[in-house]
Amino acid sequence: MLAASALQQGDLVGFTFFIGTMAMGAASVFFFIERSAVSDKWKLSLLVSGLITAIAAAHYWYMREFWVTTFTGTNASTASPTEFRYIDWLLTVPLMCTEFYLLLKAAGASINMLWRLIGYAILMLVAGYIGEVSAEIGRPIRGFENFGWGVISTIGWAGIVYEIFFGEAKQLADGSSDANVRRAFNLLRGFVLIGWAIYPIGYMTLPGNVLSGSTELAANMNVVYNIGDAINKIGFGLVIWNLAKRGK
Ligand SMILES: *C/C=C(C)/C=C/C=C(C)/C=C/C1=C(C)CCCC1(C)C
Repeated sequence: MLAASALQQGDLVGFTFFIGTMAMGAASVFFFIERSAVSDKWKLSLLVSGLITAIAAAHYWYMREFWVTTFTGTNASTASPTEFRYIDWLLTVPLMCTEFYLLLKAAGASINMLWRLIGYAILMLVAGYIGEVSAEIGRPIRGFENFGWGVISTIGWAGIVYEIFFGEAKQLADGSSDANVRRAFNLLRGFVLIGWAIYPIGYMTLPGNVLSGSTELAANMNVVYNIGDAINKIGFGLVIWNLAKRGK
């Protein structure tokens, strides 16, 4: 067992876990402090932005430690901090759905829309988790391999994309009289369509999936996930911060 702080030379994955921890922590301080500098209307949204990065910072702390104590430089990293990763996502992705709800509340967003988004998110994440476990143990779970669970997970993601590009969320945004809200909505849904597409690419590097080029179970996927999280969680928060700063 290595010391928790022992980042090995050349450990790129560990590098991104360390950067991720710091970046999420710093973003949280920023969003929490800036909350007092925006109009009341957006204070709750900014609080949620800070919670998203704070929850991620705590889980990056655990994942970073898990990684540096498992990685030896030559063991091909056969274990991934899968549980911490998905506990983080199960909390933060529904909070990101809540950001859409808060953004569109003045335009008439219903609580049903929020529950639909959260339902899709949970389908996406539970199926993704089972698929990752199936890759770790090297056999199908309930008849589906890692790839099959990835397909089920993608249905959940598609549900969210449908909701914000064609469903109630899109209609509400179109009807909003606030140009800043429409602009922020467009940016946020761009994150969901393009930024979130980073994750299935990481997932496809798992053994038995379409992009797996090596036997390294965890390495490639974790780098991709860490980059995705930094872009999406901090980026999401910055869009909201920018909207809130524009006032009104
Ligand atoms: C802050 C964390 C975020 C925004 C996490 C998002 C995660 C995804 C969009 C994951 C999607 C997946 C698929 C669409 C298929 C393969 C399995 C997943 C879970 C990686």
